[in-house]
Amino acid sequence: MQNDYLERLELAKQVARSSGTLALDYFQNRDELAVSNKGVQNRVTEADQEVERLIFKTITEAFPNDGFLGEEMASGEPVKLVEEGTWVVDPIDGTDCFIYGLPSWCISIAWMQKGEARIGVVYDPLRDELYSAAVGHGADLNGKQLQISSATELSDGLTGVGHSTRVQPIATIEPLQRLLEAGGMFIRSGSCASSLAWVASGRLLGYFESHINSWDCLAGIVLVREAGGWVNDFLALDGLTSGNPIIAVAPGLVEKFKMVCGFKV
Ligand code: LIP
Repeated sequence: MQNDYLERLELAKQVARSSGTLALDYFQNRDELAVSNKGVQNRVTEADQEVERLIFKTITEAFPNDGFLGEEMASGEPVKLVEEGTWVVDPIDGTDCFIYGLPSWCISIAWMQKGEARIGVVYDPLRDELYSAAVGHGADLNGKQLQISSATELSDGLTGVGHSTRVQPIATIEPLQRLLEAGGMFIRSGSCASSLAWVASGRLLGYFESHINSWDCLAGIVLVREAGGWVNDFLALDGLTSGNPIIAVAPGLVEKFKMVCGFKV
């Protein structure tokens, strides 16, 4: 692996763990957590902001010339997108689950170069599960290679789904109906990044969401692709800053999953 990849992958794993420890402390003291609203069903907490500040500080000290795009922009610095290398970070993906004490949240850290997501790290502090991947170098969970599902039928397991007020209900209801009619079953964890890590590790057959932001999914996209799965071209058009639909699925289910999702990808 090239040095710039290796150094960044190792740093991403280290800072995922250190920021995960900070997040876990906030999670265990949720009754003191300051929460504010960014919109309908769209919350942010001081934990999101402080965890992002820790990640931003650690990464920019090590790689000062890299760009940084974080969900909360908690650093106060303007967004800096650099072709040769930009970090895309969600300090706590699954913020609502975090707030309400549910176990579906994680740290998501991706690094992209020349328009492609090349490193992905997703850390679940509650389960102490560190997923990591780099393009061309495979994907692992706590050092053990990931094994994506070999399923060929949607009835062979569970499908992750995401929904937010960024889209109309029908955008999710229609694919859900097609999934159920095909014998599939859905689960909404509330965290895109966690769900993509579960696709990469074979726990889910696939995941779809009709609109998602880059910081929620880029790390998970690298995990799924490096584990042998298929993901749509999420970064097409202005995916990095405006988001896009996402479809991520085990290799034996690509066409069936595309039919269920119905998204133009
Ligand atoms: C969440 C995503 C989830 C989506 C939620 C929210 P956050 O990210 O992971 O897939 O459905 O609306 O965007 O806001 O918890 O970082």
